[in-house]
Parts: sequence; structure tokens; C-alpha cells
Amino acid sequence: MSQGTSTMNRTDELAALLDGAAQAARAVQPFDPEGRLPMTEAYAVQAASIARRLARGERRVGVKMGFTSRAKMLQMGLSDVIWGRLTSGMQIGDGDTVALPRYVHPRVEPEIAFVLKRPLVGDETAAQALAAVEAVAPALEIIDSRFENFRFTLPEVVADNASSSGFVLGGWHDPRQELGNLGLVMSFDGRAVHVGSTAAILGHPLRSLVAAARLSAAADEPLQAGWVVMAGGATPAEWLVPGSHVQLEMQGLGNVGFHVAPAAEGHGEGA
Ligand code: OOG
Ligand code: MG
Repeated sequence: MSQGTSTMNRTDELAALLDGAAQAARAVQPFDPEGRLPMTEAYAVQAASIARRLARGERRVGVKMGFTSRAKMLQMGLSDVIWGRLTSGMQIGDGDTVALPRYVHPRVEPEIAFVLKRPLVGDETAAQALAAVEAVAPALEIIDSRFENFRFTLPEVVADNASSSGFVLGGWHDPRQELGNLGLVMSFDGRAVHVGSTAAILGHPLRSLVAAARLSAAADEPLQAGWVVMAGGATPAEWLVPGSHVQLEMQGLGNVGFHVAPAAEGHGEGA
């Protein structure tokens, strides 16, 4: 034992770095630009960074899936499905206003969310997964990579909780309806910026829920009743614009949206 030096291991160091970057809304340099960190290590960093949030009083509320659509894979240049952990501190109310200084370089993407009425153990079919769903809602995810220029390797983005930063849920609806090809429009100030379909999410968003159940169970954190699962972006993500109103309209499921506060004047960097 060496007194006076940090006893933190590499996993905890990286978790502290990323958690600190999220809290300070300040980007960090890539720490694994060659993508050499094993995925198990990357997920361990993610778990340790979430543990820091839970220690500050946030609650675990679910899972988010990433790179479940070709649009997102192409936009970010990565092709493996990943997942991240959602906490209560990330939820933004439908219709609320978000302040940009809270983020490094936020983007928004249209998703669909499930809330569970029963746990899922991880080897379910789509029909079995659907039977555990209490309700579905249109949802928006605010992603905010903690890496400079929103550029990262696969282990880096996994360690960074899949860029997860905020999520907004619309009204809940009965899941026993067509979900596999719902048209959707994401608009800024009433102008459509992306048009798509839930079919973009692994061909059917229930496949994303099945994957979430499998991956969570494999990580010894099986999906719980009451948890929310965000299925992944159906279109490319868009930069948030100061002073704008972001809205998602989804066929059969209604709208969800939020406001972006206008850029503050007279507040310099590092304020
Ligand atoms: C990683 C997160 C991907 C999704 O829905 O595909 C994601 C990123 O794009 O920064 O949330
Ligand atoms: Mg997403």
C-alpha cells in the first residue's frame, strides 16, 4: 500500500473522469482512440460512473439502447448495438425547458419508450417481451457525448453511458397495437427536421426491447417492473438550437416535446 497516492483503479478513474465531465458539462479527450479497451471493461466504467450518480441520490429507472437503427450507425460510424443505464436525474418533463449550459454539445433524436409491468429475465421472444410491457410512449432522447467533438470509439461511448444525458416521455398508450411501422416526424419550431418510422429500430422496436432484456440480464441487472426502456433513435440526431421548440409526433401515440432556452447573454465560459 502506498500512502498518499490514489487507491483508485483505472475503472474508477475513468468513471470519475466521465461523471465529472457530465457534471461540469465540459468535454474530455478520448482515452481509448484505438478502441482497445475490452467491452467488459467499458461496461464496468459505465456501471461505476452510474454508481456515482446513485450515490448522489439519483434512482435507477431503466435502460437505453443505442445504435439500433442504420441511421444512427451510419451517423456515428459504429455498428454494434450498445446499451446504457437511465437514472431519475436524466428525465425531463414533457413540455419542460432545458438550459443549454447544462450540456457539452447536445443532440436530440426520436425514439419510442416502453415501461414494464413485469421483470424480463433475458431470453424472451418478442411476444413474451410485449406481454411484460405496461405501456408505450413517444420519446425524445437528448444525447451529449462527454468526448470532444462528439467523436469516440465503441469502448469510449459505452464507458460514457452511450452518450445518455436526458430523456423525455410523452403520454403512455396501450402496447397492444401496431408498433412495428409507426410514422414519425421530429420538428424544430414546427419545421420537420427528420421523418421516419419505428421500423428503422431493428426492423421492429420490440426487437430492441428483447435485446435490452438479454443484455441487462447478462450484466446481472435484469429489467425490472416499472423500468423504462428507450429503444434507440429512429433517425439521425440533430443539434439542439437555442430558443427552439423540439417536438416528436408519432403515428397513433401522439406528441412529446420540450423547449430549449434561448442562449443566455452575459455569461462567459466557465461561469
Ligand atoms: C451514442 C448513443 C446512440 C441511439 O439511440 O442510437 C443512441 C451516440 O450517438 O452518441 O442513443
Ligand atoms: Mg438514443
